[in-house]
Order: sequence, then structure tokens, then C-alpha cells
Amino acid sequence: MSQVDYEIGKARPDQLPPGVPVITFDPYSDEVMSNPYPYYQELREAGPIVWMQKYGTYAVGSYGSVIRVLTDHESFCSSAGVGLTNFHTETPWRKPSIILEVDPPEHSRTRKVFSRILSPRSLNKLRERFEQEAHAMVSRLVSREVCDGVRDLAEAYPLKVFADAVGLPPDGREHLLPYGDMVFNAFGPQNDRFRECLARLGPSIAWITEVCQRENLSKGSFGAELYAAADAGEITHEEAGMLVRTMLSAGLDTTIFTLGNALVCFARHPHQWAIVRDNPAIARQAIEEVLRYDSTFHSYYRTATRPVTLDGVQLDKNQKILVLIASANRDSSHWSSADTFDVRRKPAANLAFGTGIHGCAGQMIARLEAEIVLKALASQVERLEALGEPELHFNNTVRGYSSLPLRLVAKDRKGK
Ligand code: OVV
Repeated sequence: MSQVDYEIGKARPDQLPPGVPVITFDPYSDEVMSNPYPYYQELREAGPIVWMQKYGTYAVGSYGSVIRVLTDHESFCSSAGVGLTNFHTETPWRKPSIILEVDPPEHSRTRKVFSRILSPRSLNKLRERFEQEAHAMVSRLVSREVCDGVRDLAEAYPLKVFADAVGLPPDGREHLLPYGDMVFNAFGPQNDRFRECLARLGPSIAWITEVCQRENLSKGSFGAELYAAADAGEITHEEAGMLVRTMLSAGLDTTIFTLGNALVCFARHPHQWAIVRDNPAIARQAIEEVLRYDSTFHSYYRTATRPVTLDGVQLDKNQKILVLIASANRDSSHWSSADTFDVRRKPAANLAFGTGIHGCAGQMIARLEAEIVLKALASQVERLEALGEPELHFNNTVRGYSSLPLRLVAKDRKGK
């Protein structure tokens, strides 16, 4: 095990109240990230709340304890940052988000505008365009037969349809992924991965700032609607730009990795693919299972606003708590055969989109994109054959792949 340095003011394991189990693995190490699930099981078995020695914070990984933290935003706040960095004592790498890294009452105003723009009703208008693009993209890939499932579909699709919906110009979109990678690395520790990502970022920050400006957003887009909300006095014009930044931060890596994880799941579980292919009505439920089984957004933090007891453990004010939603989604005391990928599983609330007042505001558009891509595949693809091992993309907070060499075997249309 590596040397552990204790920061001043942070408890050492021997100073913890009795009964707080200590975990010594580093959830941000390549080794754990390669297959985190056995480590999460160890963590859940240790107790509903544990001490994470390497970082001097608590961690929760059980279904119940994760819900208890996320639904008590008064005790466990977001305004100190939802990463390991405490915004009260350390300077964040960019201006805090005005919807994510904020508490009520400030949160309520921005969230309301955001939720309306991303409501199922306003998303209806997008469905047809999203479907056309998915069908066109999938049929191009099927006729090529061999592709990279991640680059050519999981990345290409949201970079086209979601970025169009936000209102971005077609050029320069290659800046979106390095930027998103940074956003999600920054929720973890300032490790080599964080530093290298920041060093590579170059002109991407300036490009993002630029496209969040009103004059660069297309008519009728989410971005334009955010500025219209500013005209109506619901938010300021500067806040509108900040909320466009939120869409670009939260809306791409997440959906891209979810699509890639779905492709990996179905390439590895051909019988599960057959179920979806033969009954595409199950696509939406199948996406929930992908999100449960291999959650994209793995973890984030909350910060105690006061001395508070959680599952029998007394936490100090300002104490960070790691919330492992991906672990809660594998908790065998909540899910039967938790480690089995089964699209027929009765759909039940998984925590991939979080819960409580900060539950994902974009979850309906995320589900829409994934459902549409899955249905496009179901209508055209008999089998997904991996032509090699998928390449994992290491990021401190989101889990997904950077490459999946894939053969999409076309359905035999004769006689159908
Ligand atoms: C949910 C989420 C993830 C990443 C960034 C943001 C939100 C943001 O508000 O910028």
C-alpha cells in the first residue's frame, strides 16, 4: 500500500470513533477502476458508512445509506463542491456551477428553468430528428460492417444530436470531450490524472466559454431558450451562459459513456441482445439495466453542513462524504442477483441519475438518446461482435470506454 499522508485537521483511522470501518483501497487507482465492483462489495460489507483512509473522507456505498445522504440536502450540501475539493478552503479549477454546486434557495431558481427546458414535453419535439439521425448513423455502420462502436456511434451520436439541440456551431466540437473529461476528473482528487488532463486542456476552455454566448447559439435551441428565460427575468444573462456551460459539461461524456457501456454489455451478453432485438419495446428498460449494472457517473461527494449522525457515525461539520451510486446499484441487499446483467429485470429505481433535489435534470433526454440508439440497432443489427477487448477510459468520476472494435452483423431482411 502507498504511503498515506494525513492532512492537518483530518482524522486518522486511530482517532475515529469506534465502529467506523476503514477501507484502504484507492477508488481512483487504475487497479480499482479496471474492475471496481469487488472493491465496492468489500466496502458495503464493511458497513453502511466507512472511512476512506487514503483521502481522509467518509464513503457510503449501500443503497440505503446513499439515499439517506442524497435526500438530506440540509445536512449534506453541494455548495462546498461535489468533488473532493472543498470550495470553502480550496480554489476550484473553474467558477462553480450555479445548478450543481449550489444549495437551496439559489439552486431552486436555476433548477426550475433547467427542468422546464428539459421536460418530457419539450423533448417530444426532438424525437423525430433524433430517430432519423440514429437510423442513418446505424445503417452507415452496418453497411461498413466493421467500426469502432465508441468513436463511430457512442461518441458521434450525442456530439451530433445533443450538441445540435444545445445550439452549438458544427465546428470545434472536438473541444467538448477534453472539457468534459476535465469536469469529471475534477470531482476526484488532484491526482496525476487530474493534472495531466488539465495540462492537455489547452484552448478548449476558451472555446466552451465562447459557444456559451448568445450570438453563437442557434435559434430554437436549449441555449436560445436559456437566454429567453433571462429576457423574461427568471435568471440573469450571465447565468444563462453558465447554464449552457452546465449542459455542455453534464450532457455529453455521460450519455456517450452510457451508450458505449450499453454496446459493451450487449457485445458481451449476446442473449441479452437477442431479447432487445426481438422485443425493442424493452429498450427503455434495458437502458435502465445498463445504467444499474455499469453506472456511468460512479460517484461524487456531499459535505456535512453541521455535526450530524449517519448510520450511527458522528460526522463533523465540513466533512466530505463520498457517495458511490455505482455501488448502491450493485447492492445485493436491494437487488437480487445484483451482479447479473439482465434486461428483463423488473425495472426499479436505480440510482444512476442520483436522487433528491439534485437528481439528474437531464435524465429524460439521456434516456431518450439511449432508447433511440438501442431501437435503431434493434431494427438493423442481428449481433454485435466485439473484435477485441474494449479500451477503458480512465476518469476519476465517470466510467466508460474510449474504443470498442465492433462488427455489426446486419439482420437478414429477406422474408421479413
Ligand atoms: C451534473 C453535472 C455534471 C457536470 C457538470 C455540471 C453538472 C455543471 O453544472 O457544470
